[in-house]
Amino acid sequence: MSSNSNSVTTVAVSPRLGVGALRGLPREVTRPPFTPGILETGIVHLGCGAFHRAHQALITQHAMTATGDRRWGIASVAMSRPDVVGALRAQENLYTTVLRDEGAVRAEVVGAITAAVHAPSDRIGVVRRVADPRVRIVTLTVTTGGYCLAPATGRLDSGSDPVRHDLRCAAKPCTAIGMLVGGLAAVRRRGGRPPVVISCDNLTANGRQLRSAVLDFAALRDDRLADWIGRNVQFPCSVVDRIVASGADATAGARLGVDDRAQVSAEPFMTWTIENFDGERPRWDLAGAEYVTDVTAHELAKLRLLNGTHMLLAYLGALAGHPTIAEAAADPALSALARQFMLHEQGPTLALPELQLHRTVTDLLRRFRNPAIRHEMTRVGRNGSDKMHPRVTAAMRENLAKGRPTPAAALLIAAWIRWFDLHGTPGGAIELIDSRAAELAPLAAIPDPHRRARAFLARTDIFGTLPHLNRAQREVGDALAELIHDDIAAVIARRLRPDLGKVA
Ligand code: CS2
Repeated sequence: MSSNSNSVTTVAVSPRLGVGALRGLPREVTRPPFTPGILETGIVHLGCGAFHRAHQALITQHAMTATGDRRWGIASVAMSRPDVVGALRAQENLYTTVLRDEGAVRAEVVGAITAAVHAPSDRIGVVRRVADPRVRIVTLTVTTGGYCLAPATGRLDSGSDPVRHDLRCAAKPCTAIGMLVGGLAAVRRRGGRPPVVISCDNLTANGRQLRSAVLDFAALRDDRLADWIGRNVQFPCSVVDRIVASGADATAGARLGVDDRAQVSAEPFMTWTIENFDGERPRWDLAGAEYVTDVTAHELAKLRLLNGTHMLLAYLGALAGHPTIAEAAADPALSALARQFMLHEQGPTLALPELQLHRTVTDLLRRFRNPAIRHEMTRVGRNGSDKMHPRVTAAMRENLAKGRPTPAAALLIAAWIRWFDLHGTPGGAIELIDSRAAELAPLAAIPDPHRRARAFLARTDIFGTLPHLNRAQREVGDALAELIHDDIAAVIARRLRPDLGKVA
């Protein structure tokens, strides 16, 4: 394509994003409303992933914009990978969030991060930051595994290697729990006021689970420390929602004319529901967050409708050859199954009025279909063994107990089991990332699909205790046998209710 004299010539190397590059950005890009570098650090965040950057960090920037209160800069800690830390540091901690919907793109440079920290390179520093008297809030996105809980008991998995390491080597912890307890112990020694600790992970009762893990860990170090934390530290539950793309958005990068290696791309929709707590915090409520006395109803609806259906679309969608959630959700058979799953399996276990349930389901199907968000199956499907119970089998359990059919949940589980077979097959797009992959491999190798389904479902640490287990095992086994031998569209069609089968 030839360029005319008015067009901007594409330069081979764009300048790196940083304070100096802000002036040159296109006019429509929102800049941070403060000079980066003048913020105080009032928040430590553990888990500097794409979700944190597109959600909490952005909301915090908006809260500071609304009030002019500059005390809420974030020291954001990457728990394992160094790449995002390197990228942020090279950009004076600036990055762009690109919000994308079908027709619209909105870009904003975020300057709320005051320090990017790589935990494995600076374990002592992370503990020190948690204990810093100016830090009033610690937030977390470390995924379920980061809570170090044994699924069967919901208590700290004190026998696991990382926990044992942190108990031996308290000054240089490698787990989020060890870092929190180390920081809180230092606050106690100093006689200070501890920060409020807010979980932003997709877990049931995330604040209470976090509190349990922290108290169990602290008690293994010193009973008086555990007692002090129990009496003084607040762990409000919170429910987060925003669909964030798996990788950078190359088109948006090119349009901005800067090289931004920490960019995130997400949908415009966003919510953050936080249990009330005492203490200072940024005015997140002026930036889209809401405070409630109890997050439970909201949390169950989010986990079961959005996250559970994400799993259904990821496992079945990948088997059907769709690389992203948007493509799976645009497939009429999968979309109809997703709708049926939400309305007739997950929905009846929630305290949502019928009309609101229908409205939520319609909105979710639209959000899933957002073609501007590249949400890859591997990303959504990873760590299925951690996610299965809160998102899928907790509701399935209630349905089985009440004698309600669960064809979509059974098919979802079978599709997950099928991932273990197809993982690594030549040309296959299926990448299996699961903390229990090694221990599940022998089960996945059982040739008979019904025996295989029985072996998987016997794992109560993954699926919880299901009533009418034989029936569930038979249904999952049937679905697995069909997935092995049949065309996936036919397998889905057999499970669609006639009244929903035609819904696109
Ligand atoms: C997804 C979530 O990867 C996953 O497990 O289901 O990250 C989901 O996109 C967010 O919870 C949406 O709020």
